[in-house]
Amino acid sequence: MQFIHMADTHLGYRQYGLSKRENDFFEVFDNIIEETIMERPDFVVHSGDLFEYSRPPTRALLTVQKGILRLKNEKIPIYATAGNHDIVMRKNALPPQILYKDFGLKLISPKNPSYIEGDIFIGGAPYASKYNSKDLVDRLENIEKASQDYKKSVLVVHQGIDLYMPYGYEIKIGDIPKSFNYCAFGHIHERIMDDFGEGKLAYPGSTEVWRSDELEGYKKNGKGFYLVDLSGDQPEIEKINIKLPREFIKENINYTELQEEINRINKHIETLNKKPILNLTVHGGNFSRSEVYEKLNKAFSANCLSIRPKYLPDTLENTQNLNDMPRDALDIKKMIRRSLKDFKDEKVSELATDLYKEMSEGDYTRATDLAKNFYEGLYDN
Ligand SMILES: [Mn+2]
Repeated sequence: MQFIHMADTHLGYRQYGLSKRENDFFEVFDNIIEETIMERPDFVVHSGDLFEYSRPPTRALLTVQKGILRLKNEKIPIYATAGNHDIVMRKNALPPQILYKDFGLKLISPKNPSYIEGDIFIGGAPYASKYNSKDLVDRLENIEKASQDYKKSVLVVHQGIDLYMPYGYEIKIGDIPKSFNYCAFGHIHERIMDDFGEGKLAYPGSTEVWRSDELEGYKKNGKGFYLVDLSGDQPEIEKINIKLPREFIKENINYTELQEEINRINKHIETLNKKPILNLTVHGGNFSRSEVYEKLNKAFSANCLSIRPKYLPDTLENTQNLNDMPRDALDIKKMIRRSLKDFKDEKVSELATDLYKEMSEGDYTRATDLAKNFYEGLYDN
């Protein structure tokens, strides 16, 4: 008895506003479906963020339709729940996954929290924000109760857990029911595989580099999905990697060696069959940004899809040691709490801190979601 666990495919994401990057995400999804069919699993689980948005672009909708029809033709059922990206933030609203109901996709939702596949119980819940985590914990408890009569059970959820995501999590590890054989999580884009309760807990990770800080994880653990075998006492998890269509080059180069570094990188680019994304940080020396920008542009504009330079010349502001500042002055949480003390509600400063974090990382989608969730939470109560 085997199934495939995938998550965070983020179809419809147009990274850096580039349609070629949008296509990369589609290409990876097509390859995953191809690979899935070769593995011949009994079923597939998608743990949320199938799409980047709750109103996905038509190409994204079609890519999924094509994939799900292929699975249907091969008689491979697929179970899916909505993530924070593809959920609609209104009560009783339907996520885009529902479009594929007639193509055989089984949506795990508050209305249909569980299914039986063969003799396996599959249950779960869509993403819930931290402000609704109490409802989520109740929901999970009920699902655990419903699963008691089955020998094998799989939990499908899209949440961040405090243990793996100390900032911005929605649920604590202690609040997750322990009797499931396999907890199929989505949300964290790194790959995680852990013992948990009576079985395993796993995040298969995102299937493409959604943000450049995922590159290290990609180099170390690859990207793709999991093939899970439930036959034994403990599930066996096999990591299946999908090669990404395009390379990200992320490097720190020293200004004093700029020309040599440009030559070296260009040599590497010649070996690639798709134009890479170039993330370069130029540091050291007292240089002007515009001069370096000109050089990089001249060297790479023809053979890179996107050049994303950062400049750190040795100017006064950059060399000033941050550690010389009083520690307290840099404690953003404290500063926010202090300035919002009139609100008295801890949740307000918590929201402000979360917003600060996401926005300083440039993640405006997450920030918008946080704000929406927060007000949604207020209305619900
Ligand atoms: Mn995601």
